[in-house]
Amino acid sequence: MIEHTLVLIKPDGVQRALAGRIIQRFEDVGLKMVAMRMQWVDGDFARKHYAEHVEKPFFAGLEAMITEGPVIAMVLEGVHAVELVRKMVGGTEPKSSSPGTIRGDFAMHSYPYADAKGSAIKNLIHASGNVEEAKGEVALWFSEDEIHTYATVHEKHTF
Ligand code: 3AN
Repeated sequence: MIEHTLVLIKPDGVQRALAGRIIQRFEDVGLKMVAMRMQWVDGDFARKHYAEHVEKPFFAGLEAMITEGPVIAMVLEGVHAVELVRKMVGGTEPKSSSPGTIRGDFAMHSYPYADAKGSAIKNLIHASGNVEEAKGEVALWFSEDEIHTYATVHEKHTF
């Protein structure tokens, strides 16, 4: 039940200086950061990360968005971490993401707006969609020796 999940603060989140507030939410719930790096991805890497979307009509905009500046990539560890982080991130379209979620609280784009601009929807953050996807994404972004093992106060005092 203790899982690893990949989170990216995408270029829009980094450029809006929201990294600290986003990371704070994950730390507040008790998730443990076990890997982190700032990385400016190129088109080749974007196609690996978004392999399932390469054929989609919005892929050109998606590639432009994810390569326009550095991202902050991290691996979070916790109880049902994949599902928990997705819940905290909220739905893909910020306009309809629930208040209280990261996308619902900090972003406002809609699908029609993104389509009209010919861009990907700007929703600040990527999080692995399921446990299987998380395994593949963590391995794509981080080598095993970049993923750290240490004890937090939660492990010492909460469990
Ligand atoms: P999520 O990030 O919520 O898992 P995915 O994996 O379906 O969503 O889509 C990956 C990214 O592609 C989204 N975060 C968003 O930036 C962009 N995207 C997805 N669907 C669309 C769409 N219909 N129009 C524009 N951009 C989209």
